[in-house]
Amino acid sequence: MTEITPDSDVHAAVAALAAADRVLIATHENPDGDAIGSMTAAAAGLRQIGKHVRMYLEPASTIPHEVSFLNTDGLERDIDPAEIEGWALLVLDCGNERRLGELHEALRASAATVVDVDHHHDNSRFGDVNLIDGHASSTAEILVPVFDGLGIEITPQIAEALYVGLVTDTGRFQYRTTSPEALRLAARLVEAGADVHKVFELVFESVQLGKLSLLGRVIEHTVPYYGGRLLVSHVSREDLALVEGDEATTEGLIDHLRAVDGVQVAGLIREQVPLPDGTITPNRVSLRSRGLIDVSQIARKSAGGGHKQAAGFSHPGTVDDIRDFIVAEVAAQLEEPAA
Ligand SMILES: [Mn+2]
Repeated sequence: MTEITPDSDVHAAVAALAAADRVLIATHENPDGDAIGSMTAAAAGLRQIGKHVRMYLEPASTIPHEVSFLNTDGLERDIDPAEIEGWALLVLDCGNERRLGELHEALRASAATVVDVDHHHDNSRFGDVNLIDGHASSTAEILVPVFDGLGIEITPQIAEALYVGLVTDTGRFQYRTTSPEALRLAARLVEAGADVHKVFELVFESVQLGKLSLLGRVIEHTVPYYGGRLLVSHVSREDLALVEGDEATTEGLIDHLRAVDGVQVAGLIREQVPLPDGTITPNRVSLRSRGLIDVSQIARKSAGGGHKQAAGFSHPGTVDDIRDFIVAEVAAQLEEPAA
């Protein structure tokens, strides 16, 4: 369990970035608002103080439509690790290095310094410098003292990107992570030029009709267990094809299941689409909890991770296998025999 971040970790992150002329910023596969918000804010901030910056996202991931307005110009999906020999690698919102994608080992080997900034309590501390605060609302929140230490001015553009990370990872300031610090940061970002209503419209009021249709399929596929305390649903390949969606289209759908009366845990299984070469990657799963069940513990049993109330993992089994796995793991934590 990560405790409150020591100031020395902030200083170490500031020192590592201050010493670097060139920084590659990367974030986790299937990025969310905090990942893209933090990455684009860090890119703008480090450029402001004269750093040469590149941004990387592994090629199979798409940026969710809701946060596609953030400035990801120049974001690279393929990178020659030899080109970043001697650079600093700043990894944001990424609980372990595998979530960087297939290049993670090569990127780490090329980089002179790896700076790991994250708020997942189970972060594997893969960096040379690890700035981890498991109590922080978002990676965006942890970045702000680093920006302050580097003398980066919070411009309206940076404020807006950080605010997107904050507002999405706190569930619009409703999750338990909505601390006084998170709310004070929101005020500071609004003062610095973040446009609350614009972000609301772009992030939360720009749902595409296909996504709404997909939500309909997810609701139809929902199976309740333990008197409705656990809900499990899935998105099949056919569902995604019908709405012409991709992995990013499923972002946030699970929150509708967690919001159901009486639910303690919700799981959403996303069946993967075969790659052009015919191979099928393991199905992916998102888990959400209201707090009674620690879903990061379940995710770690299948090489995943996350937060106690929001976690994810990949699994080699079929949708039915994975449903059985979730039901059994939730039973173990509810201390009840499997249904
Ligand atoms: Mn986050």
